[in-house]
Amino acid sequence: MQKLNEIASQFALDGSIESIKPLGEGFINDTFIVRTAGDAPDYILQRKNKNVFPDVPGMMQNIAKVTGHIRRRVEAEAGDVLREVLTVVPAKNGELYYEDEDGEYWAVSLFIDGTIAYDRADTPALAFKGGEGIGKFQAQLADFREPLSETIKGFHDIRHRFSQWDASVKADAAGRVKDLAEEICAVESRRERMLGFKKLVEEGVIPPRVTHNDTKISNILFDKEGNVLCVIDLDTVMLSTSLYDFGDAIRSYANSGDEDDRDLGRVSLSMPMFEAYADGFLSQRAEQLTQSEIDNLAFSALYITYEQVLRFLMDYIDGDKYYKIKYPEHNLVRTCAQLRLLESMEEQYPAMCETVKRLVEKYKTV
Ligand code: GN1
Ligand code: MG
Repeated sequence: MQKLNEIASQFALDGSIESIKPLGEGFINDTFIVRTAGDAPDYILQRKNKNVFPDVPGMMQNIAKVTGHIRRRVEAEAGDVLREVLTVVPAKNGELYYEDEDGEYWAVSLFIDGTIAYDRADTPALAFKGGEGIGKFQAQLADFREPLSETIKGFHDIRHRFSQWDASVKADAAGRVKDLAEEICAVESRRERMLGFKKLVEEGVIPPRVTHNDTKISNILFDKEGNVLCVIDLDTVMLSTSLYDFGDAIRSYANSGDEDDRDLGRVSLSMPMFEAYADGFLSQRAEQLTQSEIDNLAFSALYITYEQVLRFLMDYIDGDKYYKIKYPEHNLVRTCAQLRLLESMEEQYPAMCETVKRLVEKYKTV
């Protein structure tokens, strides 16, 4: 606590610190809420995971540029700049982060109060709002032209993931490969199909866009009316594709079970939730997306869910080096739950494509 206090005081905070407590369930960073006395704002303090993010200064530059851009848009529309976009609070030395004596990186942003964050979406109405929010976020960044650094190399690049995967399976660092024949086969049997999608990105058929890249529902703040107020966790904002944000959101909003459900009977793709999210997203994006993006929108959910199967299983094979885990086989449980979700998407893929087509027609004729 004393140490956290010292770290927080390195930042340009208003008001005196009253308490610092852990917040949320992030798999990567350590997050704390800093409460201050009186009317002064509260803050979010994060220790950025430097094993995951090799260039924290570059990442913080990205976040500052992107939030600056959105802030100008919100201002132009007379919105509330303190609530509708994340505000990065610099350190007293002028940097966007503070590096402590152990070489750990810390960053602070303004805490936005009176908001709701969800771990799961329970109603189609909430999924619609989430889709609308991410669609709007992408629209706000559509004219963003500044260079951004690649915070995690090849983040949604399945070709890059396969090179990591091949090395992990070969190294078998935790001696677990012998028990994973079925799961490894599930990854291998879909390799070519996934590379086929990636090729469309590599050839520019699916265009590059500045996107969030981690759009699971818990990374979105809703207001009390259920509208998306602000998109948070901007660590992975990069030049990427619009489809990855859509696919990752479907992976989380439209799963009828939990990401790490032990009861696979609960896990499936909910078509009403898929439709509602797609409806909200396309209400903001249908006019701007290219035909190739629309044609591949439904598949992006399969692609990102597959990537997540691979990433969880790879971390299990590596001996749990990347994601925080709560029990020893957590990454394997996550793998199986995401694989079940992927299978359910595969079964319903024709219906997903039909739904996208119908919704696009609705918004293009309006
Ligand atoms: C991680 O940091 P968090 O918990 O929002 C991960 C995402 C995964 C997600 C799985 C930088 O997100 O890519 O999809 O876990 N973030 C990073 O829930 O690897
Ligand atoms: Mg994240």
